[in-house]
Amino acid sequence: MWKGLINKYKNYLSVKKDTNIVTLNEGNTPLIKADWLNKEYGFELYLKFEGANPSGSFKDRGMTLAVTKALEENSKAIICASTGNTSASAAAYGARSGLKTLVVVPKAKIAKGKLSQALIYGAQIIPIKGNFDKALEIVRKLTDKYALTLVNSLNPFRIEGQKTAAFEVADQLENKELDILALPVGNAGNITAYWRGFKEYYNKNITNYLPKMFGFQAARSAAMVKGRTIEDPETIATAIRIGNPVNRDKAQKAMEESNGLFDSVTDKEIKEAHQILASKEGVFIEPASAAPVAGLIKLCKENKYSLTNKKIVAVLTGNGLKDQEFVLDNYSIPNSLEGKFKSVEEYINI
Ligand code: AN7
Repeated sequence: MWKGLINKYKNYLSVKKDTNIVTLNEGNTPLIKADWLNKEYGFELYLKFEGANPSGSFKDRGMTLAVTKALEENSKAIICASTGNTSASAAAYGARSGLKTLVVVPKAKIAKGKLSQALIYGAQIIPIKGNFDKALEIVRKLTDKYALTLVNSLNPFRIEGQKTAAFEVADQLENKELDILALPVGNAGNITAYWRGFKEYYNKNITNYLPKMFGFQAARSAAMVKGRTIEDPETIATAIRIGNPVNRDKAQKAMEESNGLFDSVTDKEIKEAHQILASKEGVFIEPASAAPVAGLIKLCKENKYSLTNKKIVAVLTGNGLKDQEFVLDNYSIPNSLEGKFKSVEEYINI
């Protein structure tokens, strides 16, 4: 039986034998071959569907370890700033552990699904007028002053937990050599975590390859691409609406060491990839998670980087059900018919 990623990868994580593990049996998410995209673009792409985690995003990987450690260290409360998914995950693991959970979120720019999660898991929600970067600044000051455990990716256990995603990808690919790992970049924790995981497997001779790390950002929130803080980040992909990535140095190193790249994609490109993934591959993700696929398509179209026959994994970080407004605002549902056989028969016009 799958008992969560700490149990599975405990030899790679510093957890004591008698530690009480806070888990929702996260991890073990599907790796899905992207048949339609592969035919269209000539690469060999696999989709790591992190939306299948218990709270619907990859954040659960870091949260199981961060909350386990918070409990071990006798913390009384956890706190985070969030564009949505971290707050949902913190609230879930907070609920399970019995720790009080506080989440500071940008009121106007958080998907309703994520807010609903924080609400029903019972976190104290602190909405602010301002963006994620502002929220994180406030939360960091609070954790300096009060005995609260920060569970943003500045907490080292977050990255440690998230590195298990690289182990899983390598395990699922069995003996296939991965060329490229593509993922969306916001606060730049996940790219840092994947690189660490791949390096650990390589150094322990479990794998004999190191993939290039390709990080994709939304064009108007592309701090890593531009090499500077973005004061007023914008994008429809609210999860990665971040202008001042706290893990920028580690992420830059991951990109350089792996011989990878950072690139940006427009909201239009994100929207197109989001639709392709759902309508051609059957994989429904939130907009931010479409960024890496949008990026790969862009590289193919620009013809600047050959991806032909390359083995690629795109990390689809969050579930589509979290951001239903995005779909309902952009696509229309047909008007209702009379609830009669004849009306429906005429309408479908077989
Ligand atoms: C779906 O929840 O930062 O580069 O506060 O929710 O590791 O920050 C979310 C980030 C990508 C970016 N995809 O990952 C938060 C938050 C989704 C996300 C990212 C996020 P990082």
